[in-house]
Order: sequence, then structure tokens, then C-alpha cells
Amino acid sequence: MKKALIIVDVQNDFCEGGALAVPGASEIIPYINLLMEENEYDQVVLTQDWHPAGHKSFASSNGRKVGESIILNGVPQFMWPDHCIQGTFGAEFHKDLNRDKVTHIIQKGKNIEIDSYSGFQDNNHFMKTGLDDFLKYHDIQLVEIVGLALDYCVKFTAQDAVANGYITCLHFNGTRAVNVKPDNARDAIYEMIEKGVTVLG
Ligand code: VGL
Ligand code: ZN
Repeated sequence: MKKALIIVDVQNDFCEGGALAVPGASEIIPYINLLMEENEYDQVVLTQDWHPAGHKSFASSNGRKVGESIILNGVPQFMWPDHCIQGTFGAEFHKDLNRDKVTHIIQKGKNIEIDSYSGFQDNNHFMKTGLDDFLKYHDIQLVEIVGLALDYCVKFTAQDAVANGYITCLHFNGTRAVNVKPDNARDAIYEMIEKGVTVLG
């Protein structure tokens, strides 16, 4: 059975010192590097949050405060600080992430009007990113997921992996939550388990 590792959004803005820093983010990098050394993945895919300046998920683009929620194209949108703007240092992958075995990169959040937490599709389900086509083309049946942030992009990527027919495992040691709301991390784990994601310790 062919398997892929999907590394979600290990970018400078989500790491310590970044615009949308996830607590403990850089602690997962040695774990992810070890996974790639110790396993023979058929594919290793990076996702990259890749927003144009003025993206509608930014509080600053809507005259809002970070942490507020608005309705954007009919779906709730949490207001984030400006982050992962195309071509900036914050959007680059963390330098310590070993990229030798990476076979594909999926950029998401490129449509200025729509956010994209999942690596598979935008939050409105208007556009697929090409990740499912890539994995199906390469006969991948099992995906293992790591990265940032557990309670947003990792959760939605894992749930969509199940929905697209993959056996889906989350490495708990390979992820961290941003936890902008209390208990977000725990709720995310419960939701993923309910949807069919296997959580590995
Ligand atoms: C993410 C918030 C906004 C993530 C991306 O990678 O989890 N979270 N954009
Ligand atoms: Zn984003």
C-alpha cells in the first residue's frame, strides 16, 4: 500500500516569532524530520499558506480586530493577523524542515476572497487545490499528517483526506494547536476521531 506524508504549513509565520505564531511550533520539526528518515514515504507533500496582500481572512482587510468573526461568502471567518503573504519571509518554510524528500508543494489561500484551511479545497468548497488528484495519480491509499495548526489547517486537511477516501493518520507529536479559543486542541482531536482520523500517539 502506498503512503504519503502531508506536512501542513510549517512556515515562519506559524512558528515562534511569526505573525501568527503557534506555541511550541518549532518543537515538531525534529519529529517530522525523523519521520522522513525512518519511513519510506512514496510521496512527501508540503502545503503552504500563500495569501495575497489584503486577503479577506485578515482583520486588517475588513477594518476588524484580530479574534473577531465575520461572515465571508456565507461562511464564518475568524479574523487573523496578516500572515503568510506571498513572497515574504513569513510565508517561507521554516529553515530547519528537511525538504530533501519533498515531492510536491500545494499552495492554498491564493484567492483573495476565500480562506483555505484544508490542503484539499477552500473553505467554501468552490475550488480543489489539486492535492487529491496528485495523491490519486500516484496511487496513494494512506496519508499521515503533521504540521500547523492542529485546530485549523491540520484538522480540515485530515477530515478532507478521510472524505476523499484515504486511510488517514495524524501524528499527535508532529502537530501543535494555535488555541485561539479554549480547548480548541482537544475539540479538534475529538472531531477528527469522529470523522475517521486515526490519531497516533
Ligand atoms: C492557518 C489560520 C489561518 C493554519 C492558516 O495553517 O492552520 N490558520 N491560516
Ligand atoms: Zn492563512
